[in-house]
Amino acid sequence: MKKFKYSEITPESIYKKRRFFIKSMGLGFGSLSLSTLPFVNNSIANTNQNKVTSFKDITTYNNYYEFGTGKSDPYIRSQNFKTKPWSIKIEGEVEKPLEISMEEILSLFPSEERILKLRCVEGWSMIIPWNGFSLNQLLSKVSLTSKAKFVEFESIYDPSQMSGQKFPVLNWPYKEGLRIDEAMHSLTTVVTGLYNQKLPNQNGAPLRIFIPWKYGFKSAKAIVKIRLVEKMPTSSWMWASPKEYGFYSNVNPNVDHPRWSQATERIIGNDIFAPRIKTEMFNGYGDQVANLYTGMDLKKYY
Ligand SMILES: Nc1nc2c(c(=O)[nH]1)N[C@H]1C(S)=C(S)[C@@H](COP(=O)(O)O)O[C@H]1N2
Ligand SMILES: [Mo]
Repeated sequence: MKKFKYSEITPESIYKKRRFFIKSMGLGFGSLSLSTLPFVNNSIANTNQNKVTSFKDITTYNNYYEFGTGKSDPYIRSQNFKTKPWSIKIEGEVEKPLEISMEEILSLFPSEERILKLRCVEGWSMIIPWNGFSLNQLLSKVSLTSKAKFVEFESIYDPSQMSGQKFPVLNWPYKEGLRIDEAMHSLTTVVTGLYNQKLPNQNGAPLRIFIPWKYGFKSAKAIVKIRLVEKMPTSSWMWASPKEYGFYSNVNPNVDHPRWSQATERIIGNDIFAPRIKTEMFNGYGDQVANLYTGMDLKKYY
């Protein structure tokens, strides 16, 4: 299969429409060819990775340290996690601070299917049929002040329900952040479900963020607060190990983690003999996001 960019083969108008079309197709997943799908990293269609990751793999192989550090801990330990009632506060550098319930969010912002690739900093990846909407839709409700330069996401803190929070593995609550232009990019997704079902607890129910061109840890789960701030926030991972985890954390095969290479990745769900695939700059979403970083030294701002 020839490698191409969607932006090269489709007129701009069709391209824009296609980006959000998948829901109406009503397809079953598991065997879809990615070559026809928007959002998805095209290079993957050229490799042995031509399938959306199975529901089972997406929901049983997780990172969610609030429930433990093992890959199956979140699936095993999160099933009784209470996601109702739930509301999210949006505060800080905004004209109209907001507390909004999950019900309101679901009725105000219809979710669509967005098939996006997750690349974990540990060197594995999945292709996940998320349901969600762009974060910029939610942020349009609060009127940002001119000082709103960054966004900070805060996950829930509740050690009575999350046994992992009884240990100082990270400085709870889990915090992540984006620069405001990254947060406003339409690929930055508020996730409310996957496989057209409500979001499983282990994947961050009832609501998490997903940023496909950044390493998975940027995509915080079970968010209770979104704070607009003037200064670059310190994320939990920066705080834990600043040399290993920078603020930007864009997927970049040319900038290795201090303890391992980031040049290739393992596709979850493939058999153990399947070769690793090459990791792509910005996880394959460079067409859409590279312009956010024009002139920036991405080795320095890792
Ligand atoms: N609150 C919280 N969010 C989190 C994490 C976490 O430990 N706690 N792990 C991150 C990491 S390292 C990854 S790779 C993704 C995994 O998302 P998934 O389990 O839905 O695939 O969630 C991210 N979000
Ligand atoms: Mo990760």
